[in-house]
Amino acid sequence: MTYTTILTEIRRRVGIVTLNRPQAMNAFNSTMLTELFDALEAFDADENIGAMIVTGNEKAFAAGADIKEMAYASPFEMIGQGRVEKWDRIRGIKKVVIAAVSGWALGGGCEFAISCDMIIASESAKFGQPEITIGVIPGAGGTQRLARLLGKNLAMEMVINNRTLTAAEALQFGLANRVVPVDGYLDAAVAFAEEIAARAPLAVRMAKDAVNAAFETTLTEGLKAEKRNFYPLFSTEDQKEGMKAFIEKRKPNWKGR
Ligand code: DAK
Repeated sequence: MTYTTILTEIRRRVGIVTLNRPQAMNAFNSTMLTELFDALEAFDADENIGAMIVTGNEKAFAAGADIKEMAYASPFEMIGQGRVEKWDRIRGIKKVVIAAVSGWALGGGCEFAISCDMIIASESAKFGQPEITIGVIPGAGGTQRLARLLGKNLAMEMVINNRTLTAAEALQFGLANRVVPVDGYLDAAVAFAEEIAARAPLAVRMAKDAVNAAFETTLTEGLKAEKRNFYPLFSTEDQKEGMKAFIEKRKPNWKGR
């Protein structure tokens, strides 16, 4: 597959997508959105890959949707371009996706990062929703995901008052999982992803799905969703292998079955 706005790479069992429009601070134009999700879906379907990373460059993870592309669009053009459906494709990815964020993660860039399962931030990462400064509001889930992740007041401040979070604040408030030096931030994210990629694949998939259920439903329904994912794992070879390996005091050998 030839892409024009992203680069793809596989390191051991980790698939990496690098957003590659540095001249536009990695702003998401339609092509980049399509290519990003095509690449993630291809990694998702590849059994040699256990986890994925999306990254940008040191200066910009992504500065949002491409303002120049949508500045003069009508509402029906915005809807007709299928942008909502495009952004929503992240929800269909079953393997773990980690955002490795350095520099700006603004607007759609911040929304994409928080749509991923976890965030590794470099010390220079800055997260923000500046849409209000150009006369709109977040449209790729920012109002909802930030409110769930950070609580109402800070989400309000980010969305209404263009408050940006530093990497240290993102860690403090639970938006980022780790903050690492800018130098080698991608290698740190790959090491983190490799740990996940080395785990029992079906259990990882069920675990991701179960945690995500917490954001969709009541506690009672969420607990049912958890059980729906828990019991079927007892039909997998990996569950038998994992528990047997524990008893035999050795490392398990996962099959993904
Ligand atoms: N779009 C287009 N071009 C961008 C851009 C963007 N978001 N961000 C930066 N660029 C371009 C700049 O125009 C400039 O291009 P040239 O002038 O060189 O041609 C180049 O990247 C370098 O940017 P700067 O010269 O501004 O660089 P600085 O270091 O001075 O500043 C910055 C970096 C990231 C702070 C600044 O560029 C900036 O504030 N960028 C805009 C950030 C922003 O407002 N982001 C929110 C965009 S709105 C939807 C779902 C979601 C969305 C839309 C629809 N649907 C479901 C329908 C999302 C909307 C958004 O994200």
